[in-house]
Amino acid sequence: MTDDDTAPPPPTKLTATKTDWASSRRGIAAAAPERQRLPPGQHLTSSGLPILDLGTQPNLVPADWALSCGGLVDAPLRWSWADLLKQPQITLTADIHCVTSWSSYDNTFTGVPFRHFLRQIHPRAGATHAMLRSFDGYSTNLPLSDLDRDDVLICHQWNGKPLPRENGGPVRLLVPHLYFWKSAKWLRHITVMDRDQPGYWEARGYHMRGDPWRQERYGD
Ligand SMILES: Nc1nc2c(c(=O)[nH]1)N[C@H]1C(S)=C(S)[C@@H](COP(=O)(O)O)O[C@H]1N2
Ligand SMILES: [Mo]
Repeated sequence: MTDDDTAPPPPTKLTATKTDWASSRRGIAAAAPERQRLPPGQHLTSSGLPILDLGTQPNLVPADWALSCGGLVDAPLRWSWADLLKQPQITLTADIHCVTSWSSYDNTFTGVPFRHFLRQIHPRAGATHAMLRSFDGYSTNLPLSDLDRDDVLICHQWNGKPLPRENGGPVRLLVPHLYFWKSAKWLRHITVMDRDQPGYWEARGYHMRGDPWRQERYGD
């Protein structure tokens, strides 16, 4: 088995419902006239981070976890848990916005800035996008420009504690400026590409980029 051939599991009730929402474009609201803290069409949840997944939650102890990277890079790498902890770490607080319409304020995350990771792998000329793949068969695509930001983390702590298994522990991505489906849990492999390609939700009617302020919920 190679690092990028994990097929997603069959549909569940939740994934089938969310696929239907994309077809009916559920939850598109009128754009707010000026920027507020809550993006248009969102409501504040009081329950921390509601758990969303494909119906399976990989059970990985840190010793089983590793992140590999390939594709259009000059320096493919593989980080074990110990390697990850040796990298520079930052802690930040962010608001989270899920396309199913909940938002959650003031979540604190600790991890390695993605910018640092990008500097290690040396993307080649012409590299524009990345595909993130997870231990549950999930995938999601992002432009490199959305990853090359100070607030994007390869993250292993939430609110000062080890990231719980159900939230993607031991290690997930955090991309707080886009809808939360871009923040791949149980992160496993990153492929750098010279074009955009849809991941799991993007192939099921969701937007290729997912900016909550522009309500980029669904594809065309
Ligand atoms: N590996 C993986 N990552 C994933 C998902 C998933 O099903 N598998 N779901 C995404 C979606 S739709 C959301 S809203 C968030 C949910 O993260 P949480 O369960 O920590 O709230 O994870 C995202 N990352
Ligand atoms: Mo989501």
